[in-house]
Amino acid sequence: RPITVLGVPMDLGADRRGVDMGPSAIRYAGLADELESLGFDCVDGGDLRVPRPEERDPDAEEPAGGRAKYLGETRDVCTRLATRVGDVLGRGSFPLVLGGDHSIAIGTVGGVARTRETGLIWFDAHGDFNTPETSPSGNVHGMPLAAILGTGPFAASEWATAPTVPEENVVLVGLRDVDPTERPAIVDSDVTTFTMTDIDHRGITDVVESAIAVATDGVDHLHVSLDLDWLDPSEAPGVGTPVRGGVSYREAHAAMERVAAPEVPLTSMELVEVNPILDEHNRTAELAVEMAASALGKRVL
Ligand code: DIR
Ligand code: MN
Ligand code: MN
Ligand code: MN
Repeated sequence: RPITVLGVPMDLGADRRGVDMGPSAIRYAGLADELESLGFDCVDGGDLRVPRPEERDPDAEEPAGGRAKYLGETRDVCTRLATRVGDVLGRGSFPLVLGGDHSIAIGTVGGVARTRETGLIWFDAHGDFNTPETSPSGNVHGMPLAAILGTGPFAASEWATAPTVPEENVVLVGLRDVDPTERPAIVDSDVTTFTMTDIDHRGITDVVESAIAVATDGVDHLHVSLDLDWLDPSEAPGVGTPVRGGVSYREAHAAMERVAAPEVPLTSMELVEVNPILDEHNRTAELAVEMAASALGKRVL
């Protein structure tokens, strides 16, 4: 089973420097060896070239009525990433994309969606549903889901992603920090949401089972976008925007193990927002490797 790792050392979409080191940290944590030990034939496709923020003007492009820092650069990286992901899928390999901040999902999912119809599960503390108009920060890492779905101003823009993923096949899991300005768009959309409260009430296994059922309804492929801030900061301290009250270590493994069930058509995945500068001895990158391993079939026995 072939798998291709693509690193995207992107930090243009987030305020804090450091997520650009995510791909290195995850490789250092032993990703390739772990995948090989699971029986995958692991090829490393290297890192995409991402410009440094110091050499660019964040407001070179000013979207009407709002702000999206480094919009042009982000669009360029995502366009190249979409092509790379499309090539990997075309070769029959499984793309495993390492971020970088979550803005790269516009490229990853764009590349998947142009190749085939796919469902999408977004494991995240955040909604990532802002647009340049609603964003309190101007950071594109808070906007990728809106961009992928072509909501608001993204409908008209020349993003890497189009065709998009149908909202009916998109599920957010683990929400606990939603900006008041992005809330209406989430609620009005056909995206299915499971907040931390739902996980409290129903348990992680039941929630993830429902998420898989919704995401894969009528489609033969599933993409998992895993923002490490989905986990509680006590487990994943090395992320740009930690939010208390996330899933536990065991819940996270249980979710990924459910995703790996044989009837689930997981065919692409990304691990984003690992920030080694804020981490404790690379434990968040090690956790990212564990998450990938569980999602790809690792079992205790
Ligand atoms: C916030 C933070 N909603 C924003 N978003 C984050 O800036 O739009 N997403 N951290 O992962
Ligand atoms: Mn995110
Ligand atoms: Mn997040
Ligand atoms: Mn983020």
